[in-house]
This record gives sequence, structure tokens and C-alpha cells, in this order.
Amino acid sequence: MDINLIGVPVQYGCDKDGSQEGPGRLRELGIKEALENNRNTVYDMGNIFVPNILPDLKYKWHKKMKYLNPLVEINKNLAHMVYCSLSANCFPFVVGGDHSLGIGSIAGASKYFDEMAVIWVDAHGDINDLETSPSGNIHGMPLAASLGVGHSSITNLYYEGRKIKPENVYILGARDLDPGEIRLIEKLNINLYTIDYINSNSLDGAVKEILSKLKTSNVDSVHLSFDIDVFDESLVPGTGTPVKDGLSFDEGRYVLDEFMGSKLITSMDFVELNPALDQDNKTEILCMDILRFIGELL
Ligand code: DIR
Ligand code: MN
Ligand code: MN
Ligand code: MN
Repeated sequence: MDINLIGVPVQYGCDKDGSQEGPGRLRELGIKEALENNRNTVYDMGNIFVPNILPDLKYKWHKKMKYLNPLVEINKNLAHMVYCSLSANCFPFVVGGDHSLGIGSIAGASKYFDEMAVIWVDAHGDINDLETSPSGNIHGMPLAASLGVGHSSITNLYYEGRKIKPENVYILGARDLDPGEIRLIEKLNINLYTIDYINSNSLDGAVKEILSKLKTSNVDSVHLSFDIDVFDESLVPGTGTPVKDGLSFDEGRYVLDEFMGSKLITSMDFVELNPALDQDNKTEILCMDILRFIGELL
């Protein structure tokens, strides 16, 4: 497979210094070779341009949504890079940076495909709008924006209108949802597999159900957005918002094995590594193990 590695060294969406170092650090550790696995060809497309914005300016563009205009510009450029990558029959592999980049990768991929599904593997729903967001951090909004909910500058990014239909959205691993996120998930009837659900049923059952729903729906593509905070907090100190009761390493591998192994996935994000917060390189070592595993599945 031909893979386009696309870095997005951004931290404005999480408003926590360090995640902008993610793509550079993973390159130093050999992400290209990991994804290549002596079988694939990885074209490193470099990083999407991220301007330097002083923290004093975070509310310059909107009184609640932090760094709005810079994030719109970054995501528009990312969207076009993802669209061009798919147009060249490549697999866009987008490395963050924080999860605000999901706005751009979904916009770009959904423009290329007619009916795209999204699997959101994350401790969080990232489905806040500017009213429900407790933080004003845009990395908590990409899924809502992709569904057409939120500020028009992010819902109409790259092209007008919503990018994905609610019935094509699958959230897996959530255990920290804000009240407004739960309301929107219920209102739109989004497919939700929380950690509570997984614990009272099974991870295997949840994953198999997602795959069978995908196969019986009319989707022509699936974007997998993987936030490393889906892992238990003990495994990922080097992420901005770790949450307890997450997936084990083997469970994370299982999820990727099933989804990537299904050959349904057509693009992917890998986000929220924050090298500045890491302890004893634990998180970056885990990331590289996971990335080598992904390389075997691509
Ligand atoms: C919280 C935290 N739900 C927010 N979100 C995320 O700020 O919207 N943390 N995505 O990683
Ligand atoms: Mn996230
Ligand atoms: Mn489309
Ligand atoms: Mn998260």
C-alpha cells in the first residue's frame, strides 16, 4: 500500500503545550519505517504549516473558541492534503498533534468519498459545540463539526455542509462525556460503545457489531480516528487528558487488528501524543509499538 504520512504539529486545539512535538518525535523514533514494515511505501509529505500564535491571542478570533482562525486555516490545508492523497490512490495517515485535526481529515476524506463512515476511538466524544464545550478547546469539537453541529467556520470547512451522517458515526472507548455531548449523541442516535458498555458486554462484541453494521450499510469508506487517550491513563502519561479505566495495550491492539484487518479503513488519524508530558518515554514507546502493529495491518 502507498501511504502518505501527514504531520500536523498543532497544540492550539487542546491548549496544552507539547502536542505540537508529536509528529517530529515520532519521525525521530522511526514512524516511517514502522508503517513501511518492508511492504508499504511511505511518502512523508511533511507537516501542515502551523503558524506561531502567542497564547495572549487565543481569544482574538472568538470569545469562547480558542485559536479559531488559525485552526480553521490549518484544517483547511490538511483537508486538501488528505483529499489530494486519496485522489492519488494513497492512504492518508495523519499524525498529531491534538485531535482538532479531525475536522480537516474528515473534511478532506469525505469530499473524496460519497458515503464515509467514521470510527472515533477515544476516551472522549469530541462532540461538543461552542455552547456545550466546558473548555472552549476545539479538540473537543471535531466530531460535532463533522456532523454539521457548531460554529459555521468549522462546520463549513473545505466545503459547505455536514461531512458525515450520524448513522455512519461509531464512538468506541468513551468514558468522559460532557452532558451536552450525551444529549447530542442521543438526539442524533449516534452509535456509542462506551467503556461501561464494553465492561457489561464485551469489547469483542462491540467491535464485531461495528464491523457488521459497517458491512451492511452503504458506506464506501471508513475513516479511523485514533486518540491514544483511549488507553488507560497508566499507559499514556504523555497525553493531554488521560482518563482512568481505559483499554489495555492488548485491547488496543485487538481493536486495530479487527478494524484495519477488515480492509474497510481508507484513512486514519493518530493523535494526542504529548512528548512534553511523557514519563520515562512510556507513551512514545507504546505509540511506536502500536504504529509498528498498524504497519503490519496496512
Ligand atoms: C472535554 C475534553 N470534553 C472538552 N475533551 C477532550 O474540553 O471538550 N479531551 N477531547 O481530550
Ligand atoms: Mn480526542
Ligand atoms: Mn462525500
Ligand atoms: Mn481524548
